[in-house]
Amino acid sequence: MLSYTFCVIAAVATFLVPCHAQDKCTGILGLPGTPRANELPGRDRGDCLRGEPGPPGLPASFDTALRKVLISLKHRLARLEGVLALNAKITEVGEKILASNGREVNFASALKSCEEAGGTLATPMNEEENKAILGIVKQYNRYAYLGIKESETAGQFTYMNGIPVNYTKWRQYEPNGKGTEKCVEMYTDGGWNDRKCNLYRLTICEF
Ligand code: MAN
Ligand code: CA
Repeated sequence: MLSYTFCVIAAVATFLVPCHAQDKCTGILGLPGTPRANELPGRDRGDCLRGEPGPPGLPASFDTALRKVLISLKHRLARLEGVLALNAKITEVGEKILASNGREVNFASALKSCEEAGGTLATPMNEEENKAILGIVKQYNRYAYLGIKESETAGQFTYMNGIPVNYTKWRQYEPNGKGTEKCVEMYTDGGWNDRKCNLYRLTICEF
């Protein structure tokens, strides 16, 4: 009990000294106050054991100040989205936001720039999304690479996470590359063609 008490006091007092008596040493109390605090375990500290969870905080719905901040953030975001959409910088479709940097690059570079921006290559999962991407293809009048690749099995196309596509918009006679055209481009009519990955195609990302 004494060494436990010492450990807790030492931990709280210094926040630096590691505790070695793991059997009797426990991390400091978890942080109180956030709405999900009762799901958060107490914080580890050094080589101490995990502390007890902190006391639960107020639900966010009870916290007037937090609610005001959320409302104002939502309003601010809605206005920013409005400005960007008005200027045709973004297209919103369902939960997705689509945007292009106007650049034509190979598949790997297009994917990289989308990922560096926190998104991925535009990947139509249904007719509505395909039309939204088509809107950008038409805006730039350039073919675009999609976030779809051919797997090791010729003729099987997958999303970037390897899951097989469950919506397609192949043009007539496509895909015809039989393993030699491992990327997919969207034409200006919205149809898809399997195509080599080293061409210069419009970068369209989704976020
Ligand atoms: C034609 C079609 C396409 C194919 C390209 C390759 O347009 O056969 O399917 O991808 O040629 O250049
Ligand atoms: Ca093809």
